[in-house]
Amino acid sequence: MNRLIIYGDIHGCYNELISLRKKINPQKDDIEVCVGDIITRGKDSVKTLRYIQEHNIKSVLGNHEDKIIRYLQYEKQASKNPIILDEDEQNIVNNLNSKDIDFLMSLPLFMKYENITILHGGLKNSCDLDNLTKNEKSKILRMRYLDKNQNFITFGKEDNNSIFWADLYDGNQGFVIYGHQWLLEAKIDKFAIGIDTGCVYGNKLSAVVFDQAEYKLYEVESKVN
Ligand SMILES: [Mn+2]
Repeated sequence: MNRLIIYGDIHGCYNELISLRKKINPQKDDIEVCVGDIITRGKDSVKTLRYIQEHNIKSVLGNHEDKIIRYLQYEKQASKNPIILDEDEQNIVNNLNSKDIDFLMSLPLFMKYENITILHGGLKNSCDLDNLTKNEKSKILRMRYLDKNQNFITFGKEDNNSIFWADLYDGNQGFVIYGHQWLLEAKIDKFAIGIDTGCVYGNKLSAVVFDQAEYKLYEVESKVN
């Protein structure tokens, strides 16, 4: 039986991805998926992106890929580009070939494997993934905290009453594997697991591996210091 292997936010941490894959030892029939944010911040963004494509690893869209794509789309228009890239992002854009760009543009907002849903940020209980509004699409990439009425809270505006989305999630869109919010340890809830463990910030790179109904977490220490 094939396994479903899902990697947390890699952010250009190529060496750690190699170590993590060595530990998991993917077989020909296994399916490998990233939760997005493959690129930016780390030292080997483009190298990681090429490796993912060469090894037939899939990914959903992360907010960092989304920013690059939106930048590239504006570049095609004559008007001034409203997206401002930092030096790292500019360097990535300069090094992308047309195949990389096609790959980035092809990333879906979410993927489903039976009862498992993979997405970058999070969702509200009222979300129907097969029927998303434009606003909901944008939030799926960026969601962290909600207020008590389940309204989205902008990054940095959280307070003591804010609730992390996964703590409210009732499972109606499947068992969700997500990244985006980095934590020291994978966050395991009843209907969701967060696997961004902040590799690019010096913590570790995590993956969750489903084998039939069982799952197991794998991790490698970050080499970033
Ligand atoms: Mn993110």
